Amino acid sequence: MLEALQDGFSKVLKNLRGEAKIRPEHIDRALEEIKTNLLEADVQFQVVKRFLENVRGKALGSEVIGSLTPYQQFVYILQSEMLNTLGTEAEFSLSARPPVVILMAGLQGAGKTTSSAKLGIYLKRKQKRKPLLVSVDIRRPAAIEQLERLAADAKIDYLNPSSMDPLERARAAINFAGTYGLDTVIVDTSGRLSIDDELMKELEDLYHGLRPKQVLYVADAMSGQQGLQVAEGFAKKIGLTGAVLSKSDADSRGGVALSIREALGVPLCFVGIGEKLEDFEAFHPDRWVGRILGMGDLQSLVEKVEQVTQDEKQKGVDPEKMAQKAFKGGLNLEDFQQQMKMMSKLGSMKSLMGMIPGMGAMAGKVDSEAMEKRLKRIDAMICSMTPSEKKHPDIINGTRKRRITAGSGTKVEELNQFLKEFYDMQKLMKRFKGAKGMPGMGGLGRLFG
Ligand SMILES: Nc1nc2c(ncn2[C@@H]2O[C@H](COP(=O)(O)OP(=O)(O)OP(=O)(O)O)[C@@H](O)[C@H]2O)c(=O)[nH]1
Ligand SMILES: [Mg+2]
Repeated sequence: MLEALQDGFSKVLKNLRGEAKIRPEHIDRALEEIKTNLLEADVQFQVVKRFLENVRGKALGSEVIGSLTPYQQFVYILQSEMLNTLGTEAEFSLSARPPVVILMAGLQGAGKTTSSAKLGIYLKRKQKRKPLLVSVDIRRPAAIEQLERLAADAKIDYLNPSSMDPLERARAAINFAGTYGLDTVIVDTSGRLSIDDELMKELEDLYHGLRPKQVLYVADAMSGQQGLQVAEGFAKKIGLTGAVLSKSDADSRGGVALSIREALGVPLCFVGIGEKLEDFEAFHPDRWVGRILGMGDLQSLVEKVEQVTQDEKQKGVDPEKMAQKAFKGGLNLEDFQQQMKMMSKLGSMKSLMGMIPGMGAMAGKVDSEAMEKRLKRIDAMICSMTPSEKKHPDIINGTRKRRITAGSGTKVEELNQFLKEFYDMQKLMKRFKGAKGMPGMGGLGRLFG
């Protein structure tokens, strides 16, 4: 997401950078452009107004910070005001006597069920908690099975109590968690197209009956301001503690993220950044502001790489050793396939690119679906190879090519192209020998160059 804001701010800042001296009229012009940019990104009007007033006040004030140039100072003010708007990093606390209850609320289709499973994975991995998922959505016929399927994919414990009463189902899950030593119960609720009395009553009953430690409002990034207006009604009726922004990958405007705190009075805690269950992260306002102002978000990327590296090491694969092997040009197709698997665990191409400095604006333009499709076909080709072909790709002759492509439903030209790229990559990696690369990712980037 954020492409619109990134583009807008990069234009404003580029103009300012060119000025020898920054005068009040330059600031006014910049603020005018920022205003248009924010409104186009669907940020709430009150938020925009307050933001601009604060930036103007500080920018025209005579306060000089250390040795910053006027331009740097302006960027600094933008950054700190944006942080004020987003709020400081929210502590997502679950410290209470277990089992701790998290209630997921939101409109129909907002992403509650998906986010419940994603949150389960997050808590298990990052906070070493033992979550239990339960659905109290007895309205939509397939809702319970949907969560069950996601829980199985996510390898998170799941309970389907026999009762068909929402409150009773949740209570059964809490009892179960207590008995089996699971410390967190994530309750996925049903959604509606708009707030109606029945939905609110159901949520209020759950809220009072379960006394959840966290009540997360799942907001759909694509629903824009309209979605947030409805959410304000939620916030008034039940005590929300935080928000999850789903589908941020599908939204290029970013306005909802900047408006949540003002509209709901609660901080944004988590962001859904793709359809995969791993595409979910804690919200770090400072990193987001870095992305909007074009400084990239290396930190998130580094953390993701670390996570995957750790997972692979547990399985006996050492990504660093593999990278060293790659630099020697000794990577075979078996290693390559393993690298591809690791990459896909990092999340979608699009979400990865948004985190690389300077590539954020590009992420929206690259056809990441086509990339992922191609990787799948390459994977299929390698799967159709014999172990010795994988180890020594140079033995792959015409007859073997026909067998491999027939077996994987691909074309000989495709295989030729891939093998050529693979050899090019090997050569390149040899040349880069000694340069520090990202562990385990050595060379894959060549495929998309
Ligand atoms: N791209 C993308 N899609 C998402 C994300 N989160 C959820 N979705 C998709 O949004 C759709 C709706 O998600 P659900 O989790 O079923 O939404 P819900 O709020 O539980 O829906 P109801 O139970 O019907 O109210 C699904 O197709 C999800 O795959 C996200 O972060 N990114
Ligand atoms: Mg649901």
